[in-house]
Amino acid sequence: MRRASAFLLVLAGVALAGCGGGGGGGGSAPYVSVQFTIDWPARSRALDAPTAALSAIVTFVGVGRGGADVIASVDRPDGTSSASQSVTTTSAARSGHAELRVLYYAERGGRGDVVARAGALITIGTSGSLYGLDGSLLGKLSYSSDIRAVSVAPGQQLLVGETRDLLCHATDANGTLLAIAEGSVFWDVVAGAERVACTQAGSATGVSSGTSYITASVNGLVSAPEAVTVPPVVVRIDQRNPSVVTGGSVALTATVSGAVNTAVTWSVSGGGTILPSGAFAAGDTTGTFTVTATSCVDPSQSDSVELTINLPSSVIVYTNDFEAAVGAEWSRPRATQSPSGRRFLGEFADDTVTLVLDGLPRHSSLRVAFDLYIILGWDGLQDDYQGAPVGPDVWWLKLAGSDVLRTTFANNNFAQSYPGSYPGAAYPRRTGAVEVDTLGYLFGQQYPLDAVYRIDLVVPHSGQAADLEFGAVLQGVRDETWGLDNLTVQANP
Ligand SMILES: [Ca+2]
Ligand SMILES: [Ca+2]
Repeated sequence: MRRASAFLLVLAGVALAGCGGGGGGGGSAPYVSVQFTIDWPARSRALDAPTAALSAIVTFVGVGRGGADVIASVDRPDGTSSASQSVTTTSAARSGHAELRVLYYAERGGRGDVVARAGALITIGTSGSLYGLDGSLLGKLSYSSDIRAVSVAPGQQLLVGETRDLLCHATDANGTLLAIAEGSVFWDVVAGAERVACTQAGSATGVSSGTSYITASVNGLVSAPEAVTVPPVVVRIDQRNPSVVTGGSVALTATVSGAVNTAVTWSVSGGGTILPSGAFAAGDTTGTFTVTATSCVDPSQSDSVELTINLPSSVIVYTNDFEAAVGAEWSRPRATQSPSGRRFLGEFADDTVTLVLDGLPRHSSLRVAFDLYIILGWDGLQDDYQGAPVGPDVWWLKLAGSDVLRTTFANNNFAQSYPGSYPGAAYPRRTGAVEVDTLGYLFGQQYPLDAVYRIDLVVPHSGQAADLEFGAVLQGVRDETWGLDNLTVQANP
């Protein structure tokens, strides 16, 4: 049977002076508790008749705080006689336009079969009263009147992949809303079935973007075709100008609207790899590359951004002037003060001292710069003096076990290798020194004898850890020492 049966549902309230309700649902519209009255008819023994209903779930769609539905669950009073019941929603609804859906259930608490339903686009007034869209107070929902008109609610939308019941309403000759027995409405897609799939019972699913036209019929009365739209799927990468350094990574995300399934597939034109999660890992190639996110549900929709891979800038990874306590990064954390008052790492003689660095950023070379203090009677390239062995006095710096610098220094009046290498080069003593006799060391407690060299070297290196070994082999009399000050290690891209 397609006969529409209904309850007497009176949607009442205090009439507002003047206008018929609130505005258009803007963000500043007040939130109000909605008031209405349900009239329950006398119950009969007729199975599946609407009078079998023991409860109603009244939903105001999406107008609660945060876009939640405002829902009232109403049980009819005990007994079989008719009753009138005033209801006020416990949560507030945003005044303005709203979609009203009423479902009647066979059991209390909104349980059991749905036996009837009603729906309409309405306006919630600022006092909480309900109005039709034309501004008139919403009248009765009658079950006894004859259906004169059926219409599908305008403006209904479905996301791609979204399924929900479409909304229609039936009215009598007075325009009164009629609650319709479950199963009495028949739905039909008259155009655009490839965009919206709809069962005869009105359960519709968005298939692809576009507009379809749908009718509803009750008791042989057919509504005008009404547009039901599926908005376009739109993909947008959230990061508009992402950049990353070589070897680095950046997390990219994409927002998909118009579809329930918001998954995307990621691709990149080059310069790195991108995981399904959007995590992009840069390679060693600098430049600008195109990253694309493509909708999984609609592969014709995608978004692309230009991603720039830059060289990282140089980073100072270690610096120490040895004025404070020396840390365990040094194998021999010994600091000394020169007679002139400078604190430095040392003194060392026929020794090595190693600096261990870890957790270095990605780099292709290390710049190692420091002051080398050459103290007292260094003999440079000289083997012996008056028959006694005195040198050569060799000093070195190794990185990862390989020589970076191996040379000799002389404060005494002999040749030295520096600024060249040992063996091979020969220069006058103190060549390249930035200071001489400034540290306060005295030879024979009488003659100043020291020199400071500013050593500044760039060494190819990569890897997270580095060990720098500073050392010397000093022959002959033990009247010569050395030390380090103002040391900086910089990682270069
Ligand atoms: Ca110092
Ligand atoms: Ca010597």
